[in-house]
Amino acid sequence: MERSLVLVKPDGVRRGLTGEVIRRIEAKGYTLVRLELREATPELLAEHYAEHQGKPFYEPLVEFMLSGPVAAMVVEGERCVEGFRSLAGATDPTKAAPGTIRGDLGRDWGLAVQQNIVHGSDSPESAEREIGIWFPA
Ligand code: IDP
Repeated sequence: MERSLVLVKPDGVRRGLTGEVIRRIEAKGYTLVRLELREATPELLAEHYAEHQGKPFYEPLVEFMLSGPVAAMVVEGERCVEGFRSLAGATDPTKAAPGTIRGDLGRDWGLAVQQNIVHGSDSPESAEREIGIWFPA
C-alpha cells in the first residue's frame, strides 16, 4: 500500500482548514495512519526542502513554515501520492483548478505562491524520504 506525507501548512492551520483537508482526504477513501500537530524546526525544513535550498524563495518559505504549527500526516491508499497531488491542485492557488484544495480555498496573498495550504509528496520515493523526516521510527 502506498503512503504519502501530507502537511497542512501554517496558513491552513491558522485559517482553520485542517479539518477540511482531512475531510477531503477521507472522502476520497484514503486512510490517515499518522496525524500530529507539529512545530517545524529550521533543521527539519532544511531536510524536507533540500531540493529548494539556494533558490530565491527558500528563506521566505522556511520563515513561513516556521510561522505556526503544521498538521503533519501520513496518508495511505492505492496511488495516494498522485491522488493527493490531484486533490491539492497546482502549486499556484490562483491557477489551481476549482474543486481542488488550493483552487477552492487558496488565493494569492501577494506572497507569490508560498502560502498554498498543503504539501503533498511528489513521488513514492519522496514520500518515504519525507515520512522518515517527519515521523522517524
Ligand atoms: P509543490 O508544493 O506544489 O510540490 P514545489 O515546487 O515543490 O511545489 O515548491 C514547494 C513549495 O515552495 C510550494 O508549495 C510553495 O509553498 C513554495 N514555492 C514554490 N515556488 C515558489 C515561488 O516561486 N515563490 C514562493 N514560494 C514558492
